[in-house]
Amino acid sequence: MKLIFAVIRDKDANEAISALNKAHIGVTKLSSTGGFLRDGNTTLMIGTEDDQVEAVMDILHENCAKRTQMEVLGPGYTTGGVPGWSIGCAPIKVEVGGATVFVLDVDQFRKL
Ligand code: 2BA
Repeated sequence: MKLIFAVIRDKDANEAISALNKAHIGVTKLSSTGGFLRDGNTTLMIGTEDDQVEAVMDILHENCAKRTQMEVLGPGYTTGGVPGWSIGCAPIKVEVGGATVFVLDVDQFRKL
């Protein structure tokens, strides 16, 4: 048996958890904070059989992998340090998502 810790973006958590539930894979959601950015993120704790690890990886990849997305930024957003020049509501490409995944061997798994 393996224990998987996956640090993901808060915004990706619901989709990832729903997909894991659909595949009957148990998951616990932990609220966490990145040590570098000090921003909130989500850590998923997933206990699973060895032969399910790749299925978990596929689900995490589908729902959390880094991807480019078009986002409309609010009118208050100005581009780096150019006073008076705002890109307003123009859609721009931003990179979102990403998962940092640890897979650990489990010595024992018991429900008491
Ligand atoms: P990532 O490497 O994708 O890491 C995203 C989050 O995953 C991290 O948030 C942290 O919560 C977790 N994480 C990553 N590596 C880990 C590890 N070895 N052990 C435990 N947890 C780990 P943050 O710490 O806030 O980092 C956010 C992003 O800042 C990182 O994205 C990376 O691109 C950058 N970064 C992190 N540490 C850095 C450093 N010392 N110097 C430069 N950039 C750094």
